[in-house]
Amino acid sequence: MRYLFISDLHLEAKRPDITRAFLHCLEHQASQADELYILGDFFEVWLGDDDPNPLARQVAAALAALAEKGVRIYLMHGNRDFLMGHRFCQEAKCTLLRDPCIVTLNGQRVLLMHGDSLCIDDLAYMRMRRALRNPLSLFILRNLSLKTRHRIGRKLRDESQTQTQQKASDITDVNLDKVIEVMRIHDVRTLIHGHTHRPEMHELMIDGEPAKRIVLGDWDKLAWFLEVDEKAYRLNSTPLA
Ligand code: LP5
Repeated sequence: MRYLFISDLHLEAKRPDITRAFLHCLEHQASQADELYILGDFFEVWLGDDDPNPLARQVAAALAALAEKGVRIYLMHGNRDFLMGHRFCQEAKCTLLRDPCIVTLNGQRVLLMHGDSLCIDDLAYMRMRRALRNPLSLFILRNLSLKTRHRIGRKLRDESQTQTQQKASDITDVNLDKVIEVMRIHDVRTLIHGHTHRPEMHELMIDGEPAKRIVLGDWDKLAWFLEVDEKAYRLNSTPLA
C-alpha cells in the first residue's frame, strides 16, 4: 500500500500559489496513493464549518473528487483549524482523525499527531491550548457569531505572531522527553507529525530499540510531503511555484 502525508499547508485566499500546489499534489501524487493523510493546519485559520468561504468549497470539491477515485482521505486538526468539523468532512468525503491516532502502515504501527501537544516547554501556548480546546470552550466558540469568531481569530493570530517572534527556538520545538513518553505509551517506534515547520527524519533509540520521528514541513516556500510504501519512508519537497 502507498500512503501520502502532508500538513501545515495553511491554505488561504491570499496565497493562491499554495492552493495551486495542493491541487497539483492531489492530481499527481495523492491520486497514486491508497490513502492521503493531512495532519493539521490544512487551513491558515478555520472559523467553523458554517463559514461560506469559497476556498473551502473549492478544496472540499477537489478532495471529494479524489475520494471518488478510491483514495481514502484522513484529516487531523491542527492548532489553526481545530474548529473543523463533520460538515466539512462530509462535503470533502474525508474522515476526521483524533490527535493522537495510531494507524497501521504496511503492517507497522505508526503514531500520528499534529505535534503542537508535544511542545510542552512553550508554557504560554500550552495555557492557551488548554483554554481553547476544552469541550466547554469549543461549545461556546462554535456558537459565537461568525463575525465574533473572525475578530477573536484575528486577535489570536496577531498575538501569536508577536509572541512567537520573541520565543527561543527550542521553546517552540517539541520536547524530546515528551516524544519518547508518548511513543512508549502508544507502544510505537514511528511517529509522524507536523506543526514545528522543521521537516526532518530523526533517528532515536527507545528502550534499546531504533525508532524514528518524522517531521512534515510547512508549505510556505516548498511543498513538503512524506511518501510511504512497502520499501521506505521518503520525505520530499518541491518548489511551490
Ligand atoms: O500557529 P503558529 O504555528 O504560528 O503558532 C503556534 C501557537 N499559536 C497558535 C495561535 C494560532 O496561530 C492562531 C489561532 C487561530 C485559531 C482560529 C480558530 C479559532 C477562532 C476562535 C473563534 C472564537 O496556536 C503559538 C506557539 C507556536 O505555535 C509554536 O508551538 O508558540 O502560541 C502562541 O503564540 C500563544 C501565545 O504565546 C499566547 C497567546 C495568548 C493570546 C491571548 C490573546 C487573547 C485575545 C482574546 C480576544 C478575545
